[in-house]
Amino acid sequence: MLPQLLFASVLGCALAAPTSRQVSPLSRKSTCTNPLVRKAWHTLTPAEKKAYIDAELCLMNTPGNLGLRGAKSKYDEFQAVHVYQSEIAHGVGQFFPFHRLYLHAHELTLRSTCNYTGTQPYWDETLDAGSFSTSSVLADFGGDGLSTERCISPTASPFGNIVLSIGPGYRLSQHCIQRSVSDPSSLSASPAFVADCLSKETYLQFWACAEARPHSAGHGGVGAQMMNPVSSPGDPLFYLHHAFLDKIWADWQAQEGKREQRLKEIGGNNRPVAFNFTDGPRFPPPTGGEFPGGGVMPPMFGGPGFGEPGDLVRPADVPEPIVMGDNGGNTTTLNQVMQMYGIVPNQTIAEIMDIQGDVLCYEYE
Ligand SMILES: [Cu+2]
Repeated sequence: MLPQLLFASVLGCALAAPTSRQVSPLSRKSTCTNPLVRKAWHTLTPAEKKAYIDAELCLMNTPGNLGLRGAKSKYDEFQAVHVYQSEIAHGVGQFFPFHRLYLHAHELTLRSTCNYTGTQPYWDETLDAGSFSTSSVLADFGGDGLSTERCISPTASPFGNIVLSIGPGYRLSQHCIQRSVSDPSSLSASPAFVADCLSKETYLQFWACAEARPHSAGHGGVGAQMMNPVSSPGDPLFYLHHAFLDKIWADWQAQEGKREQRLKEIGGNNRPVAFNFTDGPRFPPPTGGEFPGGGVMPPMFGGPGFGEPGDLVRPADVPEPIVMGDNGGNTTTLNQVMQMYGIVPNQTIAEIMDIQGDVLCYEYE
């Protein structure tokens, strides 16, 4: 039996001052005239795939300089930011905005630090739902983990020799990239489940559906490292998975006749109400929502890459994450500030609602 942890809400802590700004995404003319085009991995040419993997390897081999806990490389710094923010980035209304900005930071850094001229690809998991084990995307990233340690192949994976310094969870340890692929867990990325989420009328309904279903599919389907809610960005597939989720949110926002409303629509609790590591984060049932089971993610489990239950308990040297810009309220608003610890400037949710605004400038193909 794993421990049940309640994350207390954090009010009035002096560690970080809120820097709330009032910005409406629709009140200005966007400066985005030439958006980057993000493509599905399976549609990339061999040269495009190689360029992305080479750029990620470059990030993994470039020393970090931000002083983030445990981070040796630029790649580790991304993982460190996720570790710092994991408590207030999942099972909360900023789940989609936080990961959108985080993905943008990753794409930007690949381009600025590693001379990458491509864009952040996504994994079209609707094509592989229920059969991750035979996915060509998984194969290109080194396939399933091997034997009991679940390390990916050192010879058959471009990332097989990478030694991570952060994880599992909050622990700092030197380890390989670990996977434990589960075809049944990947089923909830099916076209039917994604279409169901896209049919939701409100953000609260959409978010609960998409975080619990297609989101869980990618994490549970790849398993091990990817199953860890704190340290999952140690697996480079994390970025392709979350780009897939960001695309789903962008598709939902862009629906005909809804766009104007949905570029302003955010909400939900801004701190997790309860986090139960036995059966996953529980979101409050969305208002008027019909999400089956109240939005419960599939059971989590221990083991290689996932670590021990204690690895999910935030240690004293990781500061308690503060919700900034909410003026002490409990609800996620457009003024909430997403904290990036220097990988990119912090932004309010308002500023990244539109993927073709002043901060972001991309589209999905
Ligand atoms: Cu995350």
